Amino acid sequence: QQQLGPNLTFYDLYPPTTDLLAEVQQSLSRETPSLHPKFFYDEAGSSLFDAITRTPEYYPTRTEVALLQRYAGDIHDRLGQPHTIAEPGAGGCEKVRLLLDAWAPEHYMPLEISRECLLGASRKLAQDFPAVQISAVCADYCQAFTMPQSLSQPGRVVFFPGSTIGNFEPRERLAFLQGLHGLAGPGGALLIGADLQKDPARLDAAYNDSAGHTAAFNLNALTHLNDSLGCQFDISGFRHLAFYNADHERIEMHLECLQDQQVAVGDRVISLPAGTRIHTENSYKFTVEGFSALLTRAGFQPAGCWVDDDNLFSLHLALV
Ligand code: AVI
Repeated sequence: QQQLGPNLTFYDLYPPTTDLLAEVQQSLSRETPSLHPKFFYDEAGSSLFDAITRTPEYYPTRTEVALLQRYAGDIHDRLGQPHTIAEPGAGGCEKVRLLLDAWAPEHYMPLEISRECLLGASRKLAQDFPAVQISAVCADYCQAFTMPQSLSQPGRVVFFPGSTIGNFEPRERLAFLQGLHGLAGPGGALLIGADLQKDPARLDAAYNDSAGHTAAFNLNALTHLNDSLGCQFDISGFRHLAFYNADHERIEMHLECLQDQQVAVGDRVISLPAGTRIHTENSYKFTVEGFSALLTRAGFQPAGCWVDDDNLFSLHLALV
């Protein structure tokens, strides 16, 4: 535990490292080759994601921000005054600023695996919100960790915006929400964003923006593997593919091989014949009813849902 300023404390829980090379070798050698979406997010990938959120086609970010701006007061009325807001995977801690402004909680607890990103964002936040105590926790929120004693007081409002929940597979999704239920603790709550099912053409456009940022973001996963794990993908030999799969109620992103390739991945060479698709991401889309039922299954009591006028995106409040 390190005091970094009058209102900023840093807790390093040393997230365990995993053997990424072995993971990539395995997932690329399966009958349907895949890569985990976490490989999108190196520095270049995070900037590309920012660029995506500003394209006219990618509606989720701006719609969710507008919902937070419009309904922060209503949500507060439903919830009462929160003491602590906890945000797993807080990244740049941008959206929570709206809640800190509107709710003025005593305490904010971002949890983030990237130490650099966490420290940068929480330093700025501590300056901008001197009345909020910030406990910055470096941890992998997808794996179990023990909360430091001084932070163990339950009754937190867990904030999980962005429809990141849509990037989990159904099996992991429920377990993850149960984990958030534990993080909130008795007397706590969850405020979570979930993207909604809609006209597939609108969804397809959001993941095929005309400026090409989503394509660059998808292809960057391979550049990231080349840079960080010494893989030898020829990026020009792949193309971005994204489409709505109505049966599975999800956008799928793939990287399609344009010609036969032999790619060195660590001590292995992986054969990818022309036409092979590496499945890089699923982004599930929900209905309001389906998502509320999911929250109930995870142990929460749904307590409110706010949707924009065009039915694009939903914000759910659920109590522990
Ligand atoms: C982070 N996540 C919610 C985004 C999504 O829409 O599923 C990631 C993304 N992939 C392509 N565009 C944006």
